[in-house]
Amino acid sequence: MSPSPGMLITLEGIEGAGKSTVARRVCAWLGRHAIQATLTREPGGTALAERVRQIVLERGQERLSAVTETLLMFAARGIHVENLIRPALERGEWIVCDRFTDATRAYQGGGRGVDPRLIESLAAHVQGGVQPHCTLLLDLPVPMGLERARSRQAGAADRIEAETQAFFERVRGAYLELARREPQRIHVIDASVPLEAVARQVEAVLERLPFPGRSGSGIGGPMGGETA
Ligand code: T5A
Repeated sequence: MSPSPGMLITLEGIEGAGKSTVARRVCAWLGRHAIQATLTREPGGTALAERVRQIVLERGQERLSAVTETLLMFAARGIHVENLIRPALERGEWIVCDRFTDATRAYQGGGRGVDPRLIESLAAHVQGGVQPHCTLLLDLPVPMGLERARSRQAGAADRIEAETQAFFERVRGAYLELARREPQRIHVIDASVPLEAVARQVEAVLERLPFPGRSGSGIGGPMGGETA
């Protein structure tokens, strides 16, 4: 018997949008509906990919061009897809991933101006057909996101967090354009409202997902219950 198809749910948005917080809640909500999803993140998600994350995000002496940054994001993604995401999907498991290729489209493409043809070519080679089934784009004004990110930040800003507001405005614009082009997959969530109101919007999207034994008609139940 072939395994039931796995599901890849990704969370996207600018810094401080609430992705990590909401990703934990999504996993908890799925768990209450008998789906044990694996929570992971990019760049990173496996021991080796986390090492690439450190290289790409740390603020060192040497310059990283926008193209080199893009290559490193895809190097980390290749490791992550091969070692964690694809095997899990093939086993019929669910993955909740804090950022994926839309982040490269938005940050390196929209923010840094990297040629989208390079990004799509790398995506095709690296992902080998692995695509998110559902993406939650947590959208909020840039100053609000940056303020939230700063308020919870322990150490110094990393190489990308240290970017200008204009950079993050371009990233946000690129994300919204992606959502406009792929409305079936990318669901825009208003992340400027209190967490419980964000959770209700996310729950409405999750309820429409095709759960095992169901054909997408969805299931009900509150999403709350896990503290941020
Ligand atoms: N990157 C990544 C690329 O450039 N290209 C790529 O291809 C990829 C994959 C690392 C960096 O890498 C870049 C983008 C990033 O710069 P990351 O680890 O996801 O990515 O780092 P950040 O986005 O910086 O993660 P943050 O932690 O800043 O943002 P989150 O996860 O969106 O926010 P979260 O959940 O930590 O929440 C931040 C604070 O806000 C509060 C939370 O409690 C927390 O204190 N909060 C709310 N407060 C009020 N109301 C709400 N609705 C709230 N939601 C959360």
